Amino acid sequence: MSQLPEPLYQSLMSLLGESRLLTDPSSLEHYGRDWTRFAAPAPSAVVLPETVAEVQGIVRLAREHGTAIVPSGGRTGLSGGAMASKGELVIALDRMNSITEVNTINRSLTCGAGTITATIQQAASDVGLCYPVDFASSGSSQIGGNIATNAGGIQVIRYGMTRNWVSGLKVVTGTGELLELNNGLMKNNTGLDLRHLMIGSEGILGIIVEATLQLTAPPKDPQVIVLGLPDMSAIMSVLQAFQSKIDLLAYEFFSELALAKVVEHQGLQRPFSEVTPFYALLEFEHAGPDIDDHIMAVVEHCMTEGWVVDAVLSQSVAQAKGLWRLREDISETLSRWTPYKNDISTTIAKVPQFLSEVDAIVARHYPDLEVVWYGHIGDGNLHLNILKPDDVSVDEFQVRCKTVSKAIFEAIASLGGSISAEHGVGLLKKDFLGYSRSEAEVALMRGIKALFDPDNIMNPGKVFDS
Ligand code: 2HG
Ligand code: ZN
Repeated sequence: MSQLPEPLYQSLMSLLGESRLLTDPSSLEHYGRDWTRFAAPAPSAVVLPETVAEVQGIVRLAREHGTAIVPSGGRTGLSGGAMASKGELVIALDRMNSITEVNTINRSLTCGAGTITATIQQAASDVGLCYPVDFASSGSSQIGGNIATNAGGIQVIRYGMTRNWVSGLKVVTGTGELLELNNGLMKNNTGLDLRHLMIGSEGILGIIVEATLQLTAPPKDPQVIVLGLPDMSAIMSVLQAFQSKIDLLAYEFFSELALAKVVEHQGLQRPFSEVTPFYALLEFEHAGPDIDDHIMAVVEHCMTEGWVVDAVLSQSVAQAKGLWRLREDISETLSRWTPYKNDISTTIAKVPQFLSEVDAIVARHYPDLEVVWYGHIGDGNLHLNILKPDDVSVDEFQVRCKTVSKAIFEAIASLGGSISAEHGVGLLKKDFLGYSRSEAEVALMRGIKALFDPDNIMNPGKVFDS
């Protein structure tokens, strides 16, 4: 039986009908959580609107009854932004998933917020273009969630974050009002750009219902090289050596522990027989006949300097995909250990200092735990996952890791870095927001939320407490 106020339940039933107002336990569990596994899902109901007008109607009804809303996309988030554990009403955008326009003159695509990221990538590719924001969860994440979290991913060094690709947004605010922001324009200097306020807002200002995305030419025949590195300091030396010669599409790294777990649990081959403490994965375009010679010259230089121990260069699209799996399968592989996730960043120039400070803290506080290093280090973003030992409870593990997070976040704050580079704040990072944002900034954020959502029904308790 739904815990929604009865009049709200009846109104939603007449708006949507039985098949689009779900209250059965398995739907509540399914739609009530994201890939974060630290709180039990407990929404009061799930609604599946099919039109913008229905979303507006649902928001107005929820507001009338003072019922909190959690917007829900593909729920692949890792900070609990889409968790509904306090009897909220989940608005799942799954059915608003049509691509309404692919415009090759504008090089743009317009679609419902529930469209799967990979479907957008495919539609762009079908007309010879590319939507270049990509990550391991693109097969199930939805564009509305990508925009609400300003998703990053594996090619940020070349293409930037989701923000760079959004040229239009339709958003329903906490009052049920529909805002049409920027209309796909390339140029529009008419005051404050509310579109950019919505990007990365994690559902606390409104619900994204439609997006217009810019597309670009696809990269030419991307190739992948995986390098074995002897130590942490080699990671940035190798990046510099390559970037001085070619424009990279991606520069990722992972530790031997990450590789060992992925190889074992995904049944993959090691890139080469040599075992090294760290590995770098680089992607670049096959931009001309000399590129292989160029690459091999840089590899040789890195080997002479002692920064690279072994290397493998993809010879086919299939081999490039296989090498990418060594990096992209890490997060899913680690999920069985209920890892405590750090998603932290500094400017690229500060990464060497950042890595050595984090390394010292980790060695001091976690001598007995498995710590997995990986991330998009070419853009300054490290994913540090601490694995939970089987004999420690989730709660105890969380408390211990949070204490260590404070030490890590202090180091990050003193470097001017971020405590959440790409996964957002959600529930998991809100206690630490002050390490990255000033009190004045958070006060302004609260004020802005109150303007868009005067009754605090939009994803309350996420990002900050009201
Ligand atoms: C990745 O880069 C994702 O693989 C997930 O952002 C990172 O699970 C993580 O910590
Ligand atoms: Zn990532």
